Amino acid sequence: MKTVFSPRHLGHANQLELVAGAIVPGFELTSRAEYVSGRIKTVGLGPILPPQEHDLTTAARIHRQDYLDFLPTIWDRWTAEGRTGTALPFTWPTRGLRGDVPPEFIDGLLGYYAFDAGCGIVGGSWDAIKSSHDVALTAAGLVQDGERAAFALCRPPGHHAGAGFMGGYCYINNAAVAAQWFRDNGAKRVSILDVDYHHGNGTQEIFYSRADVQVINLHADPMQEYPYFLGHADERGTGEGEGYNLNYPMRFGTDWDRWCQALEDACGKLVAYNPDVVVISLGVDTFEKDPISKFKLKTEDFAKIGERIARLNLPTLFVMEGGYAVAEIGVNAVSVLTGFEGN
Ligand code: SS9
Ligand code: ZN
Repeated sequence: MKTVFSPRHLGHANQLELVAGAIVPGFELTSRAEYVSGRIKTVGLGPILPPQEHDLTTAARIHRQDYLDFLPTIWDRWTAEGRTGTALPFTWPTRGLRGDVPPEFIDGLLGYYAFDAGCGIVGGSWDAIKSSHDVALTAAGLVQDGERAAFALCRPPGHHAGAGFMGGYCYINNAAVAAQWFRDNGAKRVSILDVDYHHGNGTQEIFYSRADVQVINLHADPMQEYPYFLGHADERGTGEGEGYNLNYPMRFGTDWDRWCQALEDACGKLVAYNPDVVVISLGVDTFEKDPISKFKLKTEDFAKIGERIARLNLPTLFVMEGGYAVAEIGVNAVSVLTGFEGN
């Protein structure tokens, strides 16, 4: 399997986040992607290719233009105020406040365009965000050109980013952009299967009223876990999209036996939809030793995920999302891919 990867992710570094009442070094570390690329070389998964530059035309079909225009300006607006460190919001337009008017000042804009304090911006962030987007589209092109599967080693991840907002370490929704690109290049139906521990709220929001992209999420119950405000089982899509969004929330402590039942059910729904291509939002933060998660999957389980996805017998794009047990992320993520290939 070919991987697409860019060293430009390294610019998105040392960003701080708000965790348990303290501003701390982020969990979404540069070393995550380095461990994954290292493991790809160790096991000889296949060539690692650089991305081709893509403009934001496809991204603009799923993201708001004003949001895409804002993202590259954040760091300059922040430093123009004499600030250093990490650009982060501290106030949000919740119920009772107006969420329809973007303010002028950077602190207001950050709150307007973010839904949490886990999406810090530093000097190299935009270039990394853009390269991650390019990685997803380049890997999608490989699948379009006939590869059975390809791996977009994206960093930063994307599945929490919605049409007009960032959050949860995510800025541009790489998997959603890839799905849109497949639609615009001949695919009639695309399925997105999100196996990250956290609900892919951004992906759900983007496609919620559409029947041409099926979105299936397996994740921690939002009653217990981030992102808290989306991901319940009764969210099934709206209008034309009704029935094309499927959520499988699971409780803290979920292990492989329980998790793979949800995967099995999800695969049945996916096959019934009969997509032309499947995009996997590949998070491995379901791992038992993940520092911010509470599921119990073991390293050997990740190969079984890949084996099950392979049995869908569809062109498949894997897009890297979460996974924060840094030392094990390479083994776990690449196990999905080698499991897919039957090794
Ligand atoms: C951890 C706070 C959670 C967001 C997590 C985003 C995961 C993206 N105590 N912060 S896959
Ligand atoms: Zn996650």
